[in-house]
Amino acid sequence: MATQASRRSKPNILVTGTPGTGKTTTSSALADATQLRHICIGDLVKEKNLHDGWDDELDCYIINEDLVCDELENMMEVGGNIVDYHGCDFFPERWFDIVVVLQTENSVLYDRLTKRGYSGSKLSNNLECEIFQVLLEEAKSSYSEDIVKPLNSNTIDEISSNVDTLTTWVHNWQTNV
Ligand code: DAT
Repeated sequence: MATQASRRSKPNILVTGTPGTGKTTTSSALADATQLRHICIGDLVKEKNLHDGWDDELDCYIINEDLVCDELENMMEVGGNIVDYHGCDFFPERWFDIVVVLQTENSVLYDRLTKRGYSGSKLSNNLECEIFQVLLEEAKSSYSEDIVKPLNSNTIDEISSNVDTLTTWVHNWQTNV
């Protein structure tokens, strides 16, 4: 980590978790608090056409991981980014100084996803993804375990406390570079 950190003066943060756990809300508040840049991969894929078409079955774009990584490489090298995505195993490991995995209780997540219009297999697949802690396992197998930080994200108070914790982490990181 020391060698990677020495190449950038600001850290890169990955915020991951099952859809609906609060990645975008948390990342956006954290960007406001720290002046780091929030990159929502879902929006970037749409804006820059970094996909291979639409998947009717999964009801989402088929993300082209190589195009996404090429698009981000220069910004990640400079540092100062908060990357928000519901997957984490295709980014280069060297990009991130901390990997935050947001977690939400199932009944809470159910309400958020149904409000978002998810139903049928899209709803059940995402709930199962959370029950089986798929993103936490993916993060642990893709990054050094000491930079993987699971955080509960059930309430507004937890968003505030997560943003406070991460803001302090960013300031400490920058002081220690
Ligand atoms: P994601 O980016 O992980 O898909 P989001 O930030 O879009 O999630 O949040 C989904 C919805 O849930 C949105 O209406 C805001 C709300 N929400 C997210 N995290 C929350 C939390 N910790 N407490 C209360 N509401 C939350």
